Amino acid sequence: MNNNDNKNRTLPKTHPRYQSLKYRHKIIEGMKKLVVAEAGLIAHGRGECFDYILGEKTNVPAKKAIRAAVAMLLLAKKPVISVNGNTAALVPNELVTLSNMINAPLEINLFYMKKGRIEAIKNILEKAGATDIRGINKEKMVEIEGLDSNRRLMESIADADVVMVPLEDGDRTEVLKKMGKKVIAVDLNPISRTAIWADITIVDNIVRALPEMIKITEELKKTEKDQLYEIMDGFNNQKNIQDVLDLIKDYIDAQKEDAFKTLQT
Ligand code: PTJ
Repeated sequence: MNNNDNKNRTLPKTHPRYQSLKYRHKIIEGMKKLVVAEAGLIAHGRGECFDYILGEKTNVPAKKAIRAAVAMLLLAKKPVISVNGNTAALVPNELVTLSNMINAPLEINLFYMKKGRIEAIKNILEKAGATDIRGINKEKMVEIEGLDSNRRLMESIADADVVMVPLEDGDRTEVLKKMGKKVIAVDLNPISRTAIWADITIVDNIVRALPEMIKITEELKKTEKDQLYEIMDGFNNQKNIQDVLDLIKDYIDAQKEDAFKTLQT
């Protein structure tokens, strides 16, 4: 039995939760290759839990946030997409596509530094077609004050006007805001510190949010600047997060009945 047979047996496509399991396996494989930090498995599990109570779909508030985020990225002078281990393992191709479409470099920025991780993430991004990867050369990095974690080391992010931070921890988002930057977060936890501090919070799974962002970029890149400003300025992050919280409440209420319907069929 070769390796592929083995994978197919443990993950049958007919499994009712195939998609979810597929991404779990990507995270596990990523960890074995040093792309994902050990704590990245736990972060993924936390994300799954929120995804469950959001109905595992891109909801209306996420779609609104995605439109506003794309408008902001298209209007930015120096946008950068920050890449960590989980994002690189889950959506390397989509990161490269979006980066090319909006002309924003990908910058590897890690919380958990370990020998070989940057190289492993660089490899996965290059395999996906990335040619301009930042955050790999120590000489080009600056240390940002007010931040003690490894995330304080930044290259183009230090100079950027708009930074997209998928699956981030709160400390850096707060510091980026204090540095005067606009922050776009992708975070399934609508009340994480990152979600609250960001200018635009996309409460959605990165595996759905990025393809949707690519689709909306295709549409909005032909749009006049004043219309892009209208989309961006018309977005209210606090209201949008509150709408997400209402959705979660409604979803849980509905589950009181819906979760048991399968027993009746
Ligand atoms: O690769 P590194 O070293 O930079 O480390 C990356 C992790 C994610 C381990 C690190 O940033 C971390 O510990 O993050 P936190 O503080 O656990 O926050 C991650 C957030 O992302 C949590 O709020 C999760 O709910 C959320 N999350 C997890 N998986 C997804 C997600 N959000 C969107 N899509 C996901 N697939």
